[in-house]
Amino acid sequence: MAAAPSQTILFIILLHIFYIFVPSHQYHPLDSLTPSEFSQIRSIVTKAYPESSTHKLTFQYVGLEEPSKQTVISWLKNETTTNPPRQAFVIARIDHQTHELIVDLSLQEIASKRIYSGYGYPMFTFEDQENADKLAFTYPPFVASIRRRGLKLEEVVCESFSVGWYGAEEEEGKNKKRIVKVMCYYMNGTVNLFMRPIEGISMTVDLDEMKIIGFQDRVTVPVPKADETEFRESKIKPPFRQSLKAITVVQPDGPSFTIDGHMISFDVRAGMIISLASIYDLEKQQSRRVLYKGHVSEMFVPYMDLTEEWQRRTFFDAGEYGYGLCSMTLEPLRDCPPNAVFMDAYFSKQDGMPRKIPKAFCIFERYAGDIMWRHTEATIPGKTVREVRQDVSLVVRTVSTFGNYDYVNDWEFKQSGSIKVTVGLTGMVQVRGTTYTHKDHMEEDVYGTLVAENSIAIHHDHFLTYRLDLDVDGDANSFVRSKLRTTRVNDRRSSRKSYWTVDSKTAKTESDARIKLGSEPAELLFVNPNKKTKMGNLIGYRLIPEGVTGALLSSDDHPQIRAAFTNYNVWVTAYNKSEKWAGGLYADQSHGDDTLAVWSNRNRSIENKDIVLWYTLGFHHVPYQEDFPVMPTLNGGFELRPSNFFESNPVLKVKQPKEEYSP
Ligand SMILES: *[C@@H]1O[C@H](CO)[C@@H](O)[C@H](O)[C@H]1NC(C)=O
Ligand SMILES: *[C@@H]1O[C@H](CO)[C@@H](O)[C@H](O)[C@H]1NC(C)=O
Ligand SMILES: *[C@@H]1O[C@H](CO)[C@@H](O)[C@H](O)[C@H]1NC(C)=O
Ligand SMILES: *[C@@H]1O[C@H](CO)[C@@H](O)[C@H](O)[C@H]1NC(C)=O
Ligand SMILES: [Cu+2]
Repeated sequence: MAAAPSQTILFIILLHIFYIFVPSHQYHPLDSLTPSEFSQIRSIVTKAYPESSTHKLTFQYVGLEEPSKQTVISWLKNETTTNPPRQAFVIARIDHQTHELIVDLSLQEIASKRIYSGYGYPMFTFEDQENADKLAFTYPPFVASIRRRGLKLEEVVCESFSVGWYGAEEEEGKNKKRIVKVMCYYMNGTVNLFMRPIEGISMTVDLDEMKIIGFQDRVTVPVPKADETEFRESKIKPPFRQSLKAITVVQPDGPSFTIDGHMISFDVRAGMIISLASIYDLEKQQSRRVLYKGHVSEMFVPYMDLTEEWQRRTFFDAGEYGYGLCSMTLEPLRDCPPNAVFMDAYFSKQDGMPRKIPKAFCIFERYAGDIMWRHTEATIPGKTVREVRQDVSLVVRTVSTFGNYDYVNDWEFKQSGSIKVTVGLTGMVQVRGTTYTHKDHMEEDVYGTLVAENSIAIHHDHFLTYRLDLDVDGDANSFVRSKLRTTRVNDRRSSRKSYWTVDSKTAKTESDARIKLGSEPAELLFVNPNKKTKMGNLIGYRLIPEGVTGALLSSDDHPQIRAAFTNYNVWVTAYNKSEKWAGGLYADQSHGDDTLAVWSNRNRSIENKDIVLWYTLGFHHVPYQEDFPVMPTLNGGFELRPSNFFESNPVLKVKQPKEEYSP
């Protein structure tokens, strides 16, 4: 996409998305796989591994096997050269084993294959979860438990929960199985099933056999009432708040960006991927690369409830459930403003066939009434000078819904060169059913907040780890950490006793670049040590965290061993194409032996190299009653901002939109 209607909009975001009409020789090397490519992959793989009653084949992950960075960059420099081979990475389960396949679409063959025998399992498919959830309904002990509680089976809905890993003792006998726990909810008069858990019943399902292998009905707890859980406007009881007067965004001449086919890429695990974000430099008359690739790498959501059915709720949502798999269709005018453009996304079903997520992305120009820069010069006698520029930016949005929670993901590109990433948390908090109906009756630790009668919303965290492969004006970069230090003034001639100075240090190896933020002020820069501004400063971009949250679990707790990538807010690693998933390629039941923390321990040299920034933003979520029955959006994020990247303010020469539009 070229967001360059005029020279004033600086961002050229080469975002890549599937584009059905692109003939195969014209694809961009970073384009998502197309539906026809998914079908080809399926036929190549099923030919090599024919299914039969004894050979079960499931596609757990199918995504682009991207060409090397050198290949893509030389292709970008000369698009007339032939395209690099088009390849896909496939993770399949075949006869209870995890197979990794590279499928070459140009040669129509399997280019490489390997059986993975380490710890952990691939992502769940929708079918894994749907089929597991269905098993309960024909399982007599479950049916009996539901009847005994006086509940109607047809109003019950079940969900699959990953089980994590809780220590070596569990591996005794090496009886490893790909399992989930299934737990259920009751509707009967509401669609807000997450507010109506049926506590005490859990089933263990073997996903490869698709069989219930364990069942427990431990305690009976009242199912919280349906009253007041409704969130549909059509069903909520009055009185309502008075509606606001009509409000909208108008671009009378249409949007200022154009979409020429390649936009954002989509991956079933990462969700939205931003590639090759570059900025047009008016002074240099060229576009300069900032971000080779950026996306969510993993999300860790541990709950703090020690109740038997809750202890294991320590989710790795991207690696287990798929940030892309959980991408939802956006609602025009509500999820995105009226000036938004929508795009679809595709992923492979368990049988290898493509499935579409209509309107998975929206792209729009945002003007929220904010000021990009301004000044009133009121000091000149007898004269007032006032200049103001509106802050208009470009936003790409997706929403991922993991069962109860909805995450609104925005990548915002500002004309100033800033890239702002925001995640908004909304949807339902997870509640545990309880006998309590008032806080005054509670004696023990209930692990959360009583948000309604019989409903405790459980304490938990959300940690989102982003992989940010910055290439600031070229791929050889360094990471510079500057501390601001209070310096004592001992010179008696000075009227001051203290001031602060900037103490900059370039990280030599990975161990120099692990940072827990929040304890002291710091400037965190990615610089290109080979390029300077005319003033002699290194060309750079800096990370501006917006609120910082660190891990609170102890480092010997198994969930934290698996999520050791949240031990620091910032890590910088040497670029390695296969180090993408901070929690490991196989996050389900992982043992923490393939995390960002392990890679960083190699202590590679990171100075003047192709390096990758990892940033973890987090929320410690203590629920409040306002989070019931649906939570108002809570935002967090960070900004990547040019820092000695331009010679001067890059938006000085931004003109006001053509005509000021005033209704
Ligand atoms: C681009 O590649 C083509 C084919 O390899 C070659 O003929 C052409 O000279 C190249 N152009 C440039 C500018 O390098
Ligand atoms: C189910 O809904 C019906 C109708 O609202 C109500 O009478 C009944 O008590 C509900 N049952 C349970 C178990 O909540
Ligand atoms: C790249 O990363 C993978 C996974 O961590 C590792 O096995 C491999 O050795 C790394 N390659 C290099 C060149 O460091
Ligand atoms: C990483 O390497 C540097 C340079 O070789 C060394 O000084 C440092 O102690 C190493 N750190 C760790 C944790 O091994
Ligand atoms: Cu939360």
